[in-house]
Amino acid sequence: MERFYVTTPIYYINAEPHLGHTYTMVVADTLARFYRAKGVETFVVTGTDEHGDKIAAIAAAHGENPKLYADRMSPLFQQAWQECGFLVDQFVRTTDPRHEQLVQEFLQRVYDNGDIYFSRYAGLYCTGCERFLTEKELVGGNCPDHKRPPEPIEEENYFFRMTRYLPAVQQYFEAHPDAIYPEHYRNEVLAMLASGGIGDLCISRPKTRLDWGIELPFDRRYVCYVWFDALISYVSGLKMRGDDTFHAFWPTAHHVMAKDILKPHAIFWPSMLLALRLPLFRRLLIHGYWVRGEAKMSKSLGNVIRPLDMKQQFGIDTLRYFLLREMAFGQDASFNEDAFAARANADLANGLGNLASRVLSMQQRYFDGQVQPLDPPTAADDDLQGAFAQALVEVPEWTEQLAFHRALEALWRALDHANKYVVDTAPFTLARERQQLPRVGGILHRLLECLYTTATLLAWFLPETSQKIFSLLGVTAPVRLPTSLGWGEHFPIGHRVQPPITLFPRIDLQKEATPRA
Ligand code: ME8
Repeated sequence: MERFYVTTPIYYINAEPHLGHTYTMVVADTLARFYRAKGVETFVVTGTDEHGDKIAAIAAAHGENPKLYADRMSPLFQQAWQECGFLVDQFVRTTDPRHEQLVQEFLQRVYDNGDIYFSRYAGLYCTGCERFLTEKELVGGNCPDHKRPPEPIEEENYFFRMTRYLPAVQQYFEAHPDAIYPEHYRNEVLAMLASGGIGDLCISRPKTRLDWGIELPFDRRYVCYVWFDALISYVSGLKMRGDDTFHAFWPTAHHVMAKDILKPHAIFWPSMLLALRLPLFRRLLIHGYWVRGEAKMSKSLGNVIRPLDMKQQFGIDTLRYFLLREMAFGQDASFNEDAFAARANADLANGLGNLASRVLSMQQRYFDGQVQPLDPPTAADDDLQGAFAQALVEVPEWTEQLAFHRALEALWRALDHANKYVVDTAPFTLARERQQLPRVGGILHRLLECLYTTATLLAWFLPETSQKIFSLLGVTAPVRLPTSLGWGEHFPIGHRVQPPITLFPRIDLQKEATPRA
């Protein structure tokens, strides 16, 4: 049995979910649905990262106990993803006792192996990053990500002997060129490893400074560093469903995230796995940032778009389409309302929506919704079929390569072809002459097949729309992604299709209250 395990980061609960998190969720969901369509067994883990300085500070600012704060915030993520219809097999909260227990077990194992030592440390600590920064990393004295100076801190802590594992990590990434995608992030990681600038990792925080974390099993005066805790969620999420689930899925782990957290995933995590004597993940899939104007969309900057507002206003598939079509995986992309409306109107309302509506309404008008036999194909018919046969090859190929924008582009080339075929063959004109009706029936039958293939290829990109199209066609979706078109086999002659519905209403930004910024 082929398997595919995909994770998203477990998100900090210091604010509500926004478009950036939603993109990562959409990517994980799209991949899971794609592999499912190919008959692969899939498992998706996401969750919330609830310990550490950042959460303790925000809970304190709200005058709340951190656990109660977490209990209030974590469900916002869980519910948002549920309302968006994302596949999630296990939602991990790091305050879940099952997760906490595994983190302690892992800490003890690494300690027993002699890979954790105690030492005094003086360094510059950034509460935003929740780690010590080196002088070299600072830009004008500030943390490059949080744009404020780190605090000088001196204390005794536990350290993970990460340096012992770095050569093996480097070897792994050298031997597995696809383990970090896109390649320039792999090069970045290899450069980091080659620089020799990475030291051991401080994995404790004294309770006198921070007590909101998982206690170290070998010293109760300390709690665990939040990253050491959080990364283990990728294992605890599987183990929560039993050791068999862990053994079955772990070797296929694909971690999806933005570039902000490449270092913990590419350096800390494989070192931890090696120290735990566990196999390494299969791949890190790194995407860029959604930006608004020039700035990265982030909770701390307050320039966020909320997924549920977008879903309510435009529908989840319109949002999914925009996110997947507009961002080339690995590069940054910018969100603005005009581009969103333009994309949705051109591709969804006009391109796909209009085709479905024309075809289904002609089928009603001329044949009372009943499918007619295919007539002998003309050159135009063969071209149309060729366009969709090409899409059936290209769309899965681009998906597999994470080039979702190219996959959608390829499908829309076929849809454009179909819209042009309607104009060129002009069934609405032919239908005026009775003796042309068999030809009209043949044309419409082929166009219904176009919609069938489209719904098949949209199953992982726009699952709601795909289902809607299949139900308009009055057929069920194929169980497996087919390798050939099978046109002529999906609709028995006389089979009734439904009258059209509006799949995608046109967006008029003048009338709409624009999504809240
Ligand atoms: O880093 N564009 O959590 P986090 C694209 N708890 N993606 C974005 C984004 C943007 N503007 N903003 C956020 C953490 N993301 C840790 C992770 S994992 C063991 C621990 C997405 O809430 C993207 O996936 O800051 C990014 O990597 C993640 O949210 C960061 O989420």
